[in-house]
Amino acid sequence: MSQSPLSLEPKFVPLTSYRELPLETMQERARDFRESLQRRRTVRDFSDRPVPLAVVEDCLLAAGTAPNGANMQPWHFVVVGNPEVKSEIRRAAEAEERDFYQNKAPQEWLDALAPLGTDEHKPFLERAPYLIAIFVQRYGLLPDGRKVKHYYPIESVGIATGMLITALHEAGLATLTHTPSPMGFLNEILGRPKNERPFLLLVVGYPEPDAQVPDITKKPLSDIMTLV
Ligand code: IYR
Repeated sequence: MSQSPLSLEPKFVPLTSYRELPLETMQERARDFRESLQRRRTVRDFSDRPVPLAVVEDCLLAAGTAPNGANMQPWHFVVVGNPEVKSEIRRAAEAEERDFYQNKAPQEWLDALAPLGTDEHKPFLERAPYLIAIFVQRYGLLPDGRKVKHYYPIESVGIATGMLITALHEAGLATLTHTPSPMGFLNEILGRPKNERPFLLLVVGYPEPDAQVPDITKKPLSDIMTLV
């Protein structure tokens, strides 16, 4: 019988970190936070201004607090600041994107992307100070090579990624969720093991002072919420 890598006995400690807020403060903070997130825009015109690595590290620790399946924390974040590695990623991503835009994408998809003005040119992959390649660990690997099952890994990494984008925004940085498809080249370039699958490439930095964004809007509450 193989031994479980995890302790099976539950252990509980008092919840000391929770802070209840007075109702007024709660309402004010919810509104302020909403207003802040309503200022978040996905950016494609990145400046090459450097960003402190410590800020990115804090945001990754924030992302790492995400709720996730059986607390397996099935994520890995590769922070790429090295210009040569960024160039390699740009070259590989643009090759996939060229194939996507010129051959693979059905007309319906191209029509859906038209308002965003995207194409196969991805200069931001070299210009932005950091790329964060986010990997889903489909299963865990123990040092002796045994596999550990992961639960809801995609949902878990999706939640962590949302928290990362939010943390970076709150720190005053801009992001772009970039999904070159397929992204297998990221495993090769970044030397990640085969239990990890690229989830997305997050571009991080300051926007150019003259950055432009698509003129698009978000759905109103009446479209996204039903109260029963
Ligand atoms: N991966 C391509 C295409 C693309 C797809 C979606 I869905 C977008 O919201 C935006 C772009 C690209 O990055 O250009």
